[in-house]
Amino acid sequence: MASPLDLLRVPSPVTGLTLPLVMGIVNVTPDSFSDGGRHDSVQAALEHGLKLIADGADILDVGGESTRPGAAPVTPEQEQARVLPVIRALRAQGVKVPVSIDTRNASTARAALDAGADIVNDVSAATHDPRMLSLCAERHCVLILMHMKGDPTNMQQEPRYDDVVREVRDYLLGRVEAAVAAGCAREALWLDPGFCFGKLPEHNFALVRSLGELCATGHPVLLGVSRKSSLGGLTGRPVEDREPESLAAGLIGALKGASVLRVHEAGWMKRALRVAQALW
Ligand code: PMM
Repeated sequence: MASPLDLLRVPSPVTGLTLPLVMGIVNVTPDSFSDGGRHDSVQAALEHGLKLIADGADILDVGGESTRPGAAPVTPEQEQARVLPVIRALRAQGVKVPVSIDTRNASTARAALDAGADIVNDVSAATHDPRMLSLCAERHCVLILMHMKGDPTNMQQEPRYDDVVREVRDYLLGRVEAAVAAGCAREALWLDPGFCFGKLPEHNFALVRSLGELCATGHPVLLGVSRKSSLGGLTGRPVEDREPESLAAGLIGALKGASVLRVHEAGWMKRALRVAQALW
């Protein structure tokens, strides 16, 4: 299996530029904001993951806990009961692409890595569970550190920043140092500004506009804008009808230097990237 780190360095055969990887979302939850309940059986989640790969996804991100604003937390046991059979089924089907586990719980991350996952995607930047950093250090896996103000139960209650770009970057660099101190390899740490996690639309847009400042840290940057409310607010479209908005925002993120785009419609994003890169 190709390592996620190696994949990041593959230049486009078309332009010679490094293509952003497309991470396809497999939410095994009854309540995620855009696709909750659609893939919450093992079979449905497996079929969805296989479709994302057929559409060109470079990575699959499997999650069992909704992080939409106000979402109720699930126990690690409930979360594992949702995600582990899906990761095992993907590997049993011969899926070779890297699989990431979207979790804040070290016990879920450990079990998912044992089941065949390669990457840990932690929306709390490994602050929720004190065991997360040592686990990722021990397992030598890629760890995605995402910025969030507060937690999903309170993050949209009047978020305030003096300089959102600087504050998010400095926070993530602080988390990098904590991870390195715990034994993680610096190059295995990917950063994510956390679009719509404790931010108003103006904060989200400033972070994408200035994504280059996060990329300048030298860490791969992941951006997750797909179907998010700040995009819907621009066009008045409901969550089930935000693909053009998601593609436009994803392309801007790519042109600003994102290394990974986390999306619901992998095939559409791949096609849009192919065109943008040929024409840029
Ligand atoms: N967004 C969601 C969930 N997990 N992980 C990262 N790293 N970045 C994100 O932006 C992100 C995430 C919420 O979206 P979903 O409910 O559609 O999965």
